[in-house]
Amino acid sequence: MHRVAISRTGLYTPPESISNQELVTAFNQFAEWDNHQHAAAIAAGTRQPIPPSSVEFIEKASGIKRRYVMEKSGVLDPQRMYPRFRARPDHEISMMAEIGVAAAKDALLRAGKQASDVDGLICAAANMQRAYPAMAVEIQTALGIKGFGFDMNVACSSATFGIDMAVNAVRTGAARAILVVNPEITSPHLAWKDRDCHFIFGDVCTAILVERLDNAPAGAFEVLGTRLLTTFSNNIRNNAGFMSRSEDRNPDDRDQLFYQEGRKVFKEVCPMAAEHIASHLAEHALSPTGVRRYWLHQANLGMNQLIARKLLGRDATADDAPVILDEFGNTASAGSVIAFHRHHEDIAPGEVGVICSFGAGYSIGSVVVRRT
Ligand code: CO8
Repeated sequence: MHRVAISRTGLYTPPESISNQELVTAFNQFAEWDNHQHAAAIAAGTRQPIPPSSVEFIEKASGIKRRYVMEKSGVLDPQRMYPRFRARPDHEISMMAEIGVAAAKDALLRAGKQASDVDGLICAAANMQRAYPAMAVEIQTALGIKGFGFDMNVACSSATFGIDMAVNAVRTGAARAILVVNPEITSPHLAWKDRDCHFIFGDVCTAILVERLDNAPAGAFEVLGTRLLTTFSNNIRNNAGFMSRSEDRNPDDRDQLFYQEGRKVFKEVCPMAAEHIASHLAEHALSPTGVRRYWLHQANLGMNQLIARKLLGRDATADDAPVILDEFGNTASAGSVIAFHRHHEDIAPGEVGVICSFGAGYSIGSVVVRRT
C-alpha cells in the first residue's frame, strides 16, 4: 500500500459574474411582467402573484454576494431567465470538457506534472452535460492522459467522493496518479424564476491531483483518511433525466430543475456533518479543536458557522473555516475544493485540515489531510 497525497489543485473561473443587485433587478422585472400577464387570475384569487426578491434577504439568508456563470445575458433576460448556450457540433470539445481541461491543466502546472504522470481521470460533478460518452473520457483524451476515465455524480459531495475513489486507486497501486475534475455548470439546472433559490448557484470547475506521496511535490497534503456517508432524502432533488421524454415532461416543469426544502436541509444536514467530521477525526485520534483549518462545503454561510461552532465550541473565524461562497455562490461539489485551493498556502508542515462536503442525497464526504 502506498501513502497518498493531494499534490495540487486547479481552478477555472467562468468569464462572467452576476451581482445580487443585477440578479434581483432581472427577477423583479420578470415577476412584474408575469404578474401583469396573469392580472385577471390574480384579481380573481385563482393565482398568487410572484413576490419580489431582495438583495438584503439573499445576503442575510445565504451570505452570497455574487456568482460566476458561463453566460449571463440569458439569465438576466426577464423573458428567458436561463443561460444562452450555443449547441456545439460533435467535433468540437463540449463545454464541460473544455472547463475540465482548463482546471486540470492548472492543477498539473502547479504540481509540475505532465499528462504522462497520470493514469486516470474521474469527472465528478452534480450534473453531466450528456449521458455518454463519459465526460471524463473526453477530458482525459483532450489532456493526453493514457489510461481510463469515468464519470460519477453524488451531487454536492461528488468531489470528496471522487477523491476517495482516487485515493483508493493510488493507495492500492492501481494508478500512480488520478485527476479528479469537477466541472460544475449549475446555471442550466437552476430555476432562476423561483425566488426561493434563484440566488444560490454559480458555475466553476476545480481539479485535484491525487498521487503517491513519494511522487508528490513539496508542500503536498498527505491524505490521512477519507470517509463517506449517504442517506436518502427528498429534500434536494432534480427529476430531469432520460425518462423525462417518455413521461411527456416539459423541460420547464418545476421538478425538472433543482428544487429543495432549504430550511429542512439546513436543520438536518448541519448536525449530521458536524457529527461525521468529529467521528472521522476520532478514528485518527484527532480532536476537532486540533484541526488547523476546515475547508467546508460552500452552500450557506450560516450552515458553515453552525457546523464549525459545533466542532470548535466557539464561533469560527475566517482563518478556521474560510468562506468563498460570497464570491462564487454555491458551486455544488467544487465549493470545498475552491476553499482549499484559495486558502492552503499558510498551513505549516505537520498541521492537519479537513475538506468536507455535504448536500443532496443526503451525502457527506470528508478528507483529513496533513501538510508535508
Ligand atoms: N427575497 C426575499 N424574500 C425571500 C426570498 C427572496 N429571494 N426567498 C425567500 N424569501 C422569503 C420566503 O418566502 C419566506 O417568507 P415567509 O417567512 O413570509 O414565508 C422568508 O423569506 C424565509 O424563507 P426561507 O425559510 O426559505 O429562508 P431561509 O432562511 O431558510 O433561507 C436558504 C433559504 C438560503 C435556501 C437556506 O434555507 C439554505 O441555504 N438552506 C441550505 C440549503 C442547502 O444547503 N442546499 C444544498 C443544495 S445544493 C446540493 O446539494 C446539490 C445540488 C446540485 C446542483 C444543482 C444545480 C442547480
